[in-house]
Amino acid sequence: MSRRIALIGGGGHAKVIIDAVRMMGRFATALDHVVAIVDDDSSKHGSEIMGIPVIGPTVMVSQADADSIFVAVGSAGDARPRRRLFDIATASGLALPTIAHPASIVSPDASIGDGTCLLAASVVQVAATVGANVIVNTGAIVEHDATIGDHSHVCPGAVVLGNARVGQACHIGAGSVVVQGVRVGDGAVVAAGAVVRADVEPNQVVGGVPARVMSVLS
Ligand code: JB2
Repeated sequence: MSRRIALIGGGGHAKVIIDAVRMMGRFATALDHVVAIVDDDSSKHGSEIMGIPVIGPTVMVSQADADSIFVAVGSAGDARPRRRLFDIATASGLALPTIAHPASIVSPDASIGDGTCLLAASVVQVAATVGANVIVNTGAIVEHDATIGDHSHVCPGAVVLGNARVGQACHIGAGSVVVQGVRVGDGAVVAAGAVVRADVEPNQVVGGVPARVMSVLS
């Protein structure tokens, strides 16, 4: 079955999603297509991104010739807004595909939620649980038995080790390491390059090696 996918958001992350879908099409018999983008930045309306038309603001998604919808807004430090966009996508009644780049490696014994993307060179190991609307970004690793909560973003090159538990709407920064068994609370931010060896409370921002609390998001 092929899917006709509308994207919410037309920035850098959307380009990565369009590329992943096109790569899926190169190797699969069922060809998926991104057919439209909705973006709340009116300066983009009427333009094209990688040949895909930006048809208007989010409310216009019902007018896209799509059977599926995908949140293509990423996060650069606070993943919590992705929850609201996923609620909009769910309410649209369209299907919520999982997008797995053909160069991602995903155990058949891992659980992957709706609306999640597994990008190039990412690895999701056996018995891991990745929720809905999650970004496992380029080269990120989710090790065995680890959990990634809904709406979270595991940034490029981040490593979540075995049995670690990352909550909902967390931002796990590029190149960071969440050590085995550690818990990261909902809405927390792990700065790029941090090594998290102790549990992180909800909405805390931690950074450094070993990671220490830098601030708390309101
Ligand atoms: O609520 C929204 C909304 N908020 C932002 N609804 C809709 N329909 N669109 C929204 N946008 C749009 O998403 C913005 O107007 C903008 O066009 C786009 C965000 O683009 P940007 O390139 O700023 O960020 P990104 O989210 O695509 O990428 C971030 O996250 C990725 C994972 C960046 O940090 C990237 O570097 C990163 N790889």
